[in-house]
Amino acid sequence: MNAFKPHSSHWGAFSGRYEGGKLEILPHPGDPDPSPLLGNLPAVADSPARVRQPAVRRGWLEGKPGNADMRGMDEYVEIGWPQALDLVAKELGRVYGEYGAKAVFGGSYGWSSAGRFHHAQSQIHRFLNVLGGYVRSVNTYSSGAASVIIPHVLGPYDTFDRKSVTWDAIERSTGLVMAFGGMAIKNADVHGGGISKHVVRQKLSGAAARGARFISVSPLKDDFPHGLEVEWLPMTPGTDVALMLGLAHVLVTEGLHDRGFLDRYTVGYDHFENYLLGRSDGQPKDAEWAAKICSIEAGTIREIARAMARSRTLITVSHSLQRADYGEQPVWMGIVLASMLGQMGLDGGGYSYSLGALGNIGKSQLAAPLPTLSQFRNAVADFIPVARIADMLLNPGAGFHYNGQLLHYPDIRLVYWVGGNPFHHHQDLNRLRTAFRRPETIIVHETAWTSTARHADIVLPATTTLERDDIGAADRDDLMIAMKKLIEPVGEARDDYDIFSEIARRLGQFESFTENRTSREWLSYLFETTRAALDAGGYDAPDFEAFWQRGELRLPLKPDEGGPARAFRDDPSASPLPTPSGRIEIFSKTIDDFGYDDCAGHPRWYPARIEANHVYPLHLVCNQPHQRLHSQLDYGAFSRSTKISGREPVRINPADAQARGIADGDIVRLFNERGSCLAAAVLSADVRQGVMQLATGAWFEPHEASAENAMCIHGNPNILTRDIGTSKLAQGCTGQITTVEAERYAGELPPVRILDRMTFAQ
Ligand SMILES: Nc1nc2c(c(=O)[nH]1)N[C@H]1C(S)=C(S)[C@@H](COP(=O)(O)OP(=O)(O)OC[C@H]3O[C@@H](n4cnc5c(=O)[nH]c(N)nc54)[C@H](O)[C@@H]3O)O[C@H]1N2
Ligand SMILES: Nc1nc2c(c(=O)[nH]1)N[C@H]1C(S)=C(S)[C@@H](COP(=O)(O)OP(=O)(O)OC[C@H]3O[C@@H](n4cnc5c(=O)[nH]c(N)nc54)[C@H](O)[C@@H]3O)O[C@H]1N2
Ligand SMILES: [Mo]
Repeated sequence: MNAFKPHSSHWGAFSGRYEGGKLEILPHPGDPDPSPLLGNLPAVADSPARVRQPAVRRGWLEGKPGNADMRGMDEYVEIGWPQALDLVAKELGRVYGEYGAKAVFGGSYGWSSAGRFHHAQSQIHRFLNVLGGYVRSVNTYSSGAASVIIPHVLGPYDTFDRKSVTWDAIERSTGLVMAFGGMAIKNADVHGGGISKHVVRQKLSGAAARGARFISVSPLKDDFPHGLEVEWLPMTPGTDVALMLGLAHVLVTEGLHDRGFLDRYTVGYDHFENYLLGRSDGQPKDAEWAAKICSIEAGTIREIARAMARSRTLITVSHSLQRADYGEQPVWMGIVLASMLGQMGLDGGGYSYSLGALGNIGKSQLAAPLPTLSQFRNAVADFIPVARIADMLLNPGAGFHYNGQLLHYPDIRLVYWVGGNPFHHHQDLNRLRTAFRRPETIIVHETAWTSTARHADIVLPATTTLERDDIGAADRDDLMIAMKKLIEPVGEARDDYDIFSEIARRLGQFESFTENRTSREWLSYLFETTRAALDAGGYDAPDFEAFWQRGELRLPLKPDEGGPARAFRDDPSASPLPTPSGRIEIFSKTIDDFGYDDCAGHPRWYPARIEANHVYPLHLVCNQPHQRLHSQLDYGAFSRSTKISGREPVRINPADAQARGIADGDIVRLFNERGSCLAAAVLSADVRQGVMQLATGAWFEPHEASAENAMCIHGNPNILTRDIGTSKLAQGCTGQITTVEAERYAGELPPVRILDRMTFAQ
């Protein structure tokens, strides 16, 4: 009998055993609320979706003129490793030689897998930097708008906004949680790098037992942990800023705002108040005005504003709100609203950005650094905001605005993607398909035949974490895990590190890339950073071999002292914020000076560029899936168990379904001016009328790959979303919401094959 060995994933620590051709998974015994996503893992060992051998797209291999137009339609030829590595090395040599590093896009966005050394993004960035650099991407699909606006108004992203309020403080002190975008427990299942304890449900229950009140502002009722008493405000998607302004207006007109706090800790409030009260534009943003926009009654808005002023109130703003038109505004306006309440820095009060979106936010900080692989320096200065990938490929040389700068898109000849799935994460997939025909070469390392792999020229089979040893550790998680190899590599899969090492060897860079260390030597070398810090702090500090034997190591935590918000509150001159004024910027002169028409000097209401209309009357919420992490392991048992007739479920309000003759379980076609997809209807009153909800992550499978406007037969919402930046300030992704029409699909049902089959040219 094999023993169970420790391992870890973005959705939880666990142990695994491979026995009799089957992989068994047990959640970590210390996890009070393990994630059902663990159920997707066993399929990794034998799924037909795995990439088993290097493969090359036929048109590219044969160098046919115009072959790039065949991406996504062409056949693949399986080849051996030596030939594959030679091809990649030769092509990299050619492109770096002919065009230079500025022609290589290595942004390679994606979550890849847990594990500090084999982390795919670290590996590819290090590798490309050894070769001379690459065009990178900045920011994330998660928080494109927030990560640009927050530094202007509060200081570094992920500091004041996410490191001040803990779950312990909420359990202890919060009276009212006002959650814009809810706090969907499904999202707290995961945290990048790992999560050994899922605590959100438990902590919120603790606060509830003390009498805390929860209000969830969302088009979906179940955007809050099930079983807790929560008031649901089913608002029109995209209108949170109007609601926040309505609340702010009540505070001011009823004298409930904290003038003392505003004077001492913020700048520019008066400027904002002129707008709020309509002195500057003739339109007071009162509760009646807000009610018309967000469809929450004015009386409710007034009652909530008063309760906010009365209670120890925590305002949370989810990521989803800013993954939309003018996404900077709700993040900023949430900060202004919390400032008006004057509770920033009080225990369990104030503001927390995206609390609950990832399971470790709201936990205490680690008191020791984590092992980190050096990526070296990138010699190329050019970058794109991450969601501008299609714009870049389609418009080389064109100018674009970003955070006060006018930049230009580089001319990309080669795209190298490792650990991400743009055909999952990007919007308007028909446009992305066109953009992916532009480069001369696309190279991908993948564990599975995702749609991105099926649009590449060279596909190299990568191992999953289950096939290699690594160190599992994550921000704000106090357990470091010896992730031990559980199964042999599937097919001919190799570790990304080994693949890059062999290509580097062919380009004369083996030593620079590997520093002559084996993977195992790297693990013990990287572990040393943490060990030395633990030792210096007087903590338990085993050497690497002892850690590996034990299987896990408890890391020390810093005491919960209220974080940067408390320090600022206690003494704003000794602990000023790293903003131009040293205070919370309700008005930002910097942003005002940019002169943008889509992001002014203070937060304001902009009607969404996309509104439901008579042609596409339904809002489609394209949120994170509860049954997987993004597109990962869509072939796994848990993800599949939620499909209906092999399609992704789309939820629709019964009234909207009835008006269209749609019954529960029917296959429907969703469509708009950009594209269409099939999905399986689930009638649910948890979805506000006028709204449908289709999670991301079903692997894109076109009905006819050669069609100009392909229909996805599996249910990927990104065939419908818009590829438009949030604003000139941040250029973030706006994929959360789009508008569609839906109809019963009466045509013959094409079988979904992408999770089960990949055929090769003989
Ligand atoms: N419409 C819409 N679109 C969205 C969103 C939305 O809300 N709405 N959300 C956005 C957000 S927040 C995000 S973060 C993105 C997520 O987008 P991604 O991070 O790109 O999605 P993943 O499915 O996690 O892709 C990771 C890929 O890496 C592969 N992989 C895993 N481990 C390894 C490894 O060790 N080596 C290699 N070579 N490959 C590996 C997996 O097989 C998988 O294909 O999606 C964005 N897209
Ligand atoms: N299980 C699971 N968990 C995940 C992920 C996953 O793929 N699977 N992905 C992780 C990642 S990378 C990220 S970035 C986070 C994302 O965290 P979020 O972006 O917060 O997550 P979403 O589920 O996309 O959106 C949360 C909810 O916001 C609501 N919403 C949408 N539009 C609006 C609106 O205009 N106003 C209001 N008030 N509400 C709105 C939707 O009903 C939606 O369910 O989740 C993380 N957690
Ligand atoms: Mo994300």
